[in-house]
Amino acid sequence: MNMAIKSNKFEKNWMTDNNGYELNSEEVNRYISVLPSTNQLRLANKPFYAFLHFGMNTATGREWGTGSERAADFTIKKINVSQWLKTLKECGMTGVILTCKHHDGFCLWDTKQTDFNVMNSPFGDDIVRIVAAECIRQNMDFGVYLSPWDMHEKSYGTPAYNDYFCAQLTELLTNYGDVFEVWFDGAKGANAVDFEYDWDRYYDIVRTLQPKANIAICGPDIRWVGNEGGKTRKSEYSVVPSMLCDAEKVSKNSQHTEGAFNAVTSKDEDLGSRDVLSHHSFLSWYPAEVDVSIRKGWFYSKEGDSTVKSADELFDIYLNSVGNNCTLLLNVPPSDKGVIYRKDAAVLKKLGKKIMSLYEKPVTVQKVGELREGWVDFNFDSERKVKNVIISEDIAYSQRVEAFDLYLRKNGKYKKVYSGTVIGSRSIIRFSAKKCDAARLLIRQSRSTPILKSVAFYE
Ligand code: FUL
Repeated sequence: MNMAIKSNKFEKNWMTDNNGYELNSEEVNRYISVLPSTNQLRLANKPFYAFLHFGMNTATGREWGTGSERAADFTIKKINVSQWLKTLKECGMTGVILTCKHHDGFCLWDTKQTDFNVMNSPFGDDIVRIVAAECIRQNMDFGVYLSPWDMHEKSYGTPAYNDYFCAQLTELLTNYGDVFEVWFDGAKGANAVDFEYDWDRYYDIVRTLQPKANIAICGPDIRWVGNEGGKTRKSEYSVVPSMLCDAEKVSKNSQHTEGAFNAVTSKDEDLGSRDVLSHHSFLSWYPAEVDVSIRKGWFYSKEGDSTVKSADELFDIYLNSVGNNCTLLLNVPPSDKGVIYRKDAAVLKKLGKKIMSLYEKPVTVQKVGELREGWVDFNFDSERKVKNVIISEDIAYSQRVEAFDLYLRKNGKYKKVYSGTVIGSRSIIRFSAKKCDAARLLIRQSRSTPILKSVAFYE
């Protein structure tokens, strides 16, 4: 890195007044004092993992069950979990979250809480154990989806259900090794009885039994990005009003309007600009996760075979999520034959190659640190054809950058090639290959001194 240029002709762009705030004003310090937990910090290095929707619906060909199925209806006889994980791992994913129980209430493990489980089906073996064990074998993280809404369980809607749910959660978090994420879904059918889940008790169980797990969606560690289509906002903030941590507890699609004029919901476009934060006394580090399916629907169906997204579509989703300060939870539902269907597998293979190609030809990968001047220069050893740039803030110091410009130099002249807003854990910038021998990154607006972890240029 060359920090030698002292007179920076771009300096006028660097807003030393920090967007109207004193550089270290109390208000700015309030924002940048919101930091990720150790568990949340880990997400930055493992931002891409799979959702495995598999269960009764796979056997019956439904998206949502009825609750009146019988264990015998789970007619799937064999599963090739090694193929599942190999396919996902080759694509660059580092973990899986399995639907251990979906809304129909059928349990994929040897639970002692209900007979409505896989041990009493023709399959007759513990699928959670098989998946968790294969994760260890293939060095993948294992995560748990356990639906609070349960259409089958008779106690649902009474306080006894909270005991039932806690007992199930305890089994899952005790008997199957390390769990990296627990996914609590707020979805509920329109006719479901009104019932308050004992969230705090659920969270206590997770914290006690799996202290390294992040609790997602109806939980305090990872927020729902707000849609299931793979879309993200132009600016995805990780520091947001704390009330957002409660938004999904009501129901995924409900508006969270509880009285407050300034209420935020997980579907709002602006969740963390200074305008929003200034109205809220309580702020939380709550990064977004993009959950999206590789095909229409969350569960496998034959009809869905024609809806598998292309590798290009999925790559765009990857860039807009992993490359936009989010994690990506890509749903790849195994089929009723117990495998990841060949079309899905083929697309994932292509996607994996595209992702790998991002990092294939580094021009330079630099550790950066504090940018007291608000800009940094990079000199390449020769003229190179730069195609993508990956910038990471050091989020151990919060999310600070609010606007930046990227310049490339050719024949001694700098030309702006990209203007961005927030960075956070990772911003992946792509453009058509451009010849250049140097680059300059200018942080136009930041909450106090920008602190970058790294900037990397690739051909
Ligand atoms: C929703 C559920 O209703 C869907 O079936 C699926 O599990 C999705 C990830 O969350 O709320």
